[in-house]
Amino acid sequence: MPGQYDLVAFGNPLLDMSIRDGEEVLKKYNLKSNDAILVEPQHESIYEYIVQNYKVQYVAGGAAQNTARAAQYILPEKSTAYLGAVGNDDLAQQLRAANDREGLRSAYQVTPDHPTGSCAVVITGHDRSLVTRLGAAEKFDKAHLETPEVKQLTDNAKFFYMGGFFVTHGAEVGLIVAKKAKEIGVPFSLNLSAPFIPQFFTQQLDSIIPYASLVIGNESEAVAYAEAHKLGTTDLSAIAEAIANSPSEISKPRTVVITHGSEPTILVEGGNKPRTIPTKQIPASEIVDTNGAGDAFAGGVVGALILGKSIDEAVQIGQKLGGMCIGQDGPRLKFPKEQVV
Ligand code: 26A
Repeated sequence: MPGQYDLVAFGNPLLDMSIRDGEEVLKKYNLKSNDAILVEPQHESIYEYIVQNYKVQYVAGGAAQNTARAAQYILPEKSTAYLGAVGNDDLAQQLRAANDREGLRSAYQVTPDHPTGSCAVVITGHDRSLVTRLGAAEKFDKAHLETPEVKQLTDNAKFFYMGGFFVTHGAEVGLIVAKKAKEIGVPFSLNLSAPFIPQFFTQQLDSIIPYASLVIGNESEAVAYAEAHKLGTTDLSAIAEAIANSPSEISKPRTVVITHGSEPTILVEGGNKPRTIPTKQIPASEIVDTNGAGDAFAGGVVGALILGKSIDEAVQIGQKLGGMCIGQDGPRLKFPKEQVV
């Protein structure tokens, strides 16, 4: 039976600033319609620009934080805790409040000299373009892992989850936690997060994957992984298999799950050949906003595994939560809760 704070997730806590019909913003800042990037000097004014020119919706984000909230959605009370760094500001209060509402424990490191991170979410049709200013999130210091609160959580965790985005600044911390998972004999899971992670942070990612018993990603991240590793293929099953068979520091075969929009999800597990799990097509009329769908999927998978479900069932539960998120504004699920397990 799941117990207290079985899941410890960590990543970049961000407040999403979301706008709709942002075609003009994409053009102005030369952004791809479906992407996630770190802010560069030429985008610096985007936050102010959307506040001045659009109706901005503020909603709790941060990919791994979204995933942890989704896992909590299907787990018993007090099952999930989340580590990340925030500032001492109103944005952090908004994130804490959202986590409190949904039962996710915020075990934040507070870095008062830096503002809480934020993410401009530019929605056009069914696409979303994310531009992130990490702020305090990238100041996460490994000393936080040694605080009594966090130590207590990590000593007793039954499952770890790391947002791949964290390697942009925190590969060292990621590795410490990954090694801890190995030491205490519990699964460590990792999300590829965005194409630029395997593409530009290849080495950092490759230092952590050996400890991951579960790797989750989507089709464009898988293709970016294949390119970075010169696999010479864009076949998603072949890429999933290559990730599963990449160097390992753990005793069990690695499970790899690659989502592919409304196409079947690809699964490699137990050293077996890849197989696919069909997913339900969501009618275009029911799609509100795809922001966070992949995070909700991952939360469903991880939460279901903690509940003792098989990996096939876990993927199906992930698909349900991903689908539910697509029908909501922002990286959110339906409340009052619907039965998904
Ligand atoms: C380092 N970067 C770029 C990021 C992110 C991020 N979360 C962590 N690190 N860029 C965007 N996000 C979050 O992804 C969610 C959608 O999957 C956004 O906050 C958004 O809620």
